[in-house]
Amino acid sequence: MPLVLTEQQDSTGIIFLNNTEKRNALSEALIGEIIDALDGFRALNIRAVILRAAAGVKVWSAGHDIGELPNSGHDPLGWNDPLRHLVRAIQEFPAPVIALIEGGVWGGGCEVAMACDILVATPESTFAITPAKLGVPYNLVGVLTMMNMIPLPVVKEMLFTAKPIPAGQALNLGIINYLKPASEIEAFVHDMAASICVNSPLSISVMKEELRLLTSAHALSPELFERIQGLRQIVYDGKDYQEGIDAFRQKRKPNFSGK
Ligand code: LCV
Repeated sequence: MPLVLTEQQDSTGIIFLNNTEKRNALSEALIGEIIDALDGFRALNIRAVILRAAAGVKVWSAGHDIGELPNSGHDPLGWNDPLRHLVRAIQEFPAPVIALIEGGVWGGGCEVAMACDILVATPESTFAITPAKLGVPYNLVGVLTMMNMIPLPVVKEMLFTAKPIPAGQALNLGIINYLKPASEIEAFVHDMAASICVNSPLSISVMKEELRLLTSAHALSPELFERIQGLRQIVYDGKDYQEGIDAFRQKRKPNFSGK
């Protein structure tokens, strides 16, 4: 069964996350199919992409496939982690990617949604950033993406509580562009994509890349980088990280020791 389905409507490409049974957990295989779909759309000179799940889902994506997280002692979100490849593929895609969101968005799924250029969600959608729930040290680029999208007190609330925030709050904070009822969201997003497709694809692709370069332009001294990597290593070398993963796999609540 394909983990991703694609459709093309004129110059708009649609990518459907299609692993509802596993709540569209971002496994290496599912991510590979999304990236293949983007590569295919690039070859077709697609001018707008819609990234969505099946209509009416309760979970848009459950985030990183926890079963694929490395055991303690290894960086779970390093440069070559599939989730990192996916975020970069979306951000570097030469045309706008619109996230059409229904249901819960969890963990790395939030970062994938926030890597999209425009986000439209149903009122029932929620957004949860969950590293603390698993004992995971989030990576720098991911934290920067959130800092660019979300006011700092809210980033801290989401990271420290690991609890979902409702789409209405996300709209008020500017994290999402529009709230639309499930009965209207598909037509609304397709109309938006169509309005993008009639504009200059060259102008849009250059402006998208300018914005990517400017928002990722943060001077970081080698000393500061190494300090942060050292802090992250304390976490992924620690017992809490392994406990977080084991607890999920054993379907029990984690018992974090803070070690
Ligand atoms: C693998 C899964 C997953 C999953 N991986 O359905 O941001 S970070 O740093 O934390 C980053 C590392 C990250 O993204 O980590 C993942 C963060 N995500 C979460 O913490 C969400 C974990 N999932 C859940 O809390 C529940 O599955 C939700 C609330 C999303 C949906 O609950 P629901 O009762 O509808 P189930 O829990 O029964 O899940 C259905 C199947 O999908 C698997 C889960 O193991 C189950 O598989 P089995 O039927 O084989 O038991 N699944 C769900 N999420 N992230 N597998």
